[in-house]
Amino acid sequence: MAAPTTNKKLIAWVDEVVKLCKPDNVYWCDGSQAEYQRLCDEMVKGGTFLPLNEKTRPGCYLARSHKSDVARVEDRTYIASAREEDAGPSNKWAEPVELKKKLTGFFAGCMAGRTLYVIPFSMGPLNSPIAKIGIELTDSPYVVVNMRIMTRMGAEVLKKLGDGAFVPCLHSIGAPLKPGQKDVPWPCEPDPERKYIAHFPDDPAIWSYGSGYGGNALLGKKCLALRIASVLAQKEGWMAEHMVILSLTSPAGKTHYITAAFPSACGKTNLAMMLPTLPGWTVKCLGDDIAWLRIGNDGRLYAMNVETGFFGVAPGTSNQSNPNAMTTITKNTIFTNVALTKDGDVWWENIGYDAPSTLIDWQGKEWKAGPDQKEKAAHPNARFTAPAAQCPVIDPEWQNPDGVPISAMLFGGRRPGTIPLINEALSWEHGVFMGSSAGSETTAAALGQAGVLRRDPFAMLPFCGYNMADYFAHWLSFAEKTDRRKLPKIFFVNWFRKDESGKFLWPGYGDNSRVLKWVCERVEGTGAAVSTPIGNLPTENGLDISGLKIDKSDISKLLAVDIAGWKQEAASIEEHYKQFGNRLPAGLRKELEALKKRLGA
Ligand code: O2Y
Ligand code: MN
Repeated sequence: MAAPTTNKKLIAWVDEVVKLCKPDNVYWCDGSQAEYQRLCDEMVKGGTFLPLNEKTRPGCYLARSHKSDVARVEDRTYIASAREEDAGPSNKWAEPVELKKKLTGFFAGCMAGRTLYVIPFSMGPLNSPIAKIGIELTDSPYVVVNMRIMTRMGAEVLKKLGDGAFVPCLHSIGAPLKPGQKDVPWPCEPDPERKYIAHFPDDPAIWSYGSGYGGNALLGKKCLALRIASVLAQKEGWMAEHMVILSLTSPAGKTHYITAAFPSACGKTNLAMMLPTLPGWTVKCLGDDIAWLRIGNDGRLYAMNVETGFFGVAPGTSNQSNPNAMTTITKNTIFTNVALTKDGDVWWENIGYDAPSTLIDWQGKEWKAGPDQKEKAAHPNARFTAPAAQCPVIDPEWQNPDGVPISAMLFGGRRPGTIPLINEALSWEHGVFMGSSAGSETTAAALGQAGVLRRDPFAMLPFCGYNMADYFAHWLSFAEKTDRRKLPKIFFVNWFRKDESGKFLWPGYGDNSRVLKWVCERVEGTGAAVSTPIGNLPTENGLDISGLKIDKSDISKLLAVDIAGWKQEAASIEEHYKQFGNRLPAGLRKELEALKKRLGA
């Protein structure tokens, strides 16, 4: 197939990769519906895809991955910057020349018997001034169809690219076929030590080998739109963040745009498309995972979702936790590692109704419901890939090439004790301090560490492509980049506060709209707040709890300032900061000292 581009760099790079990886064919993706359908049909024939019930799940497929290839592999993810100190303490570093040499050995001949797909894609709308074009070369048709849902992809992107620059993203599942060798449904490199998700921020370039799953393989997402983009953003004066974007509209019709960054398992997607319980209030979704932000001409901070789909966690998604996600995934959705019912539908743990008596589990084995069943039917990291446009509450501005002006930013975590339900930062710098110390207590006993606090600054721990101390400094610098009064207000939320008996104090889900209402009131200068040593908190009657059955004493506990607990928290933050040594910005040290002083510590 002749290259449908005149971009010399691109043609030369594809030629080079073809010589190295030795695919049987090269195919340039045009991004059309016909191409998508053809690849899905081929994967059905090859056993990678199973079509679901056309009546109940039209246009939907189920894929089951190899059992060794079920999630992002953080311990195989590298930031190969020229200098180790530029990767910082939160990243695994590798010397770039050596890593390229090693991986070149892995890529040699790795696409034999397969087709190399050329995927031109854009992170951000094509007409956006801050969109970035990437080209992913992959030997996985599963990656192609997922990329078509998750990004703007195909001929339009090549046209836009012209002779311009792109981020080269090389991907192989690492499973060459010998002549006549039969393929398997999910080919990949089974040896965990031979999987590599490598980032070369100085080029920039991405090389991913051995995995076909999610963030390891859909290289526009975590690799380009967060790790590489965070490096570009620092150089160019913008932000690449692990954030949802939502709009909240009051009964009077006033809309505020809000971003939120939470570590995993804190209900980010649920928040992004929440159904508010407060009458007359509406939430609309602009994005559920990644936001790029920059200062607009009016001095405000604007956020843009750079993706076009949701790659959401299926287990736990239900009509109670996220009815809008459930509607989104009724059609044209790829399910990976969920369970299959005998009538061709999907099922997963906590979908909101009992499992039928028998299922086919995520590994393709028969699964029987019952008290003796110890195995999960769906993998805990089972996913749906669904077009964002199918979300019933997608915001009309979600593809605005300039993004939307942000009124408030939320950070949060799963914190059973000490941290109140909502806390407003005293300044931009105090808000950056809150983001830098965000974290969650682990829940899964399976991790062997339930109840351990893991700091996950800005929910970017696995995604910041450079030294996190420099990233903190970059955040602080925004107070000098614009009139600070135009910056969003920053808040810390904790939906997961528990009482002494271990019961959650706050109902969460749609009732989080009550907290968001207070956030908007604070932005507008009307919300009632008390000034405390840790920040501004709602007064006893500050939150709208009309129609909510909750004890007044629980509200008091949710909004209490536990000075002794906070002294320990400050000491723990001090410990967390030590890893950054003297690269930690003075502005954050100052915030920590100011907090200790206010606490009397
Ligand atoms: O396990 C994976 O590869 C998926 S990771 C992921 C996918 C969508 C949104 N967020 C994430 C994440 O890890 O933050
Ligand atoms: Mn994410």
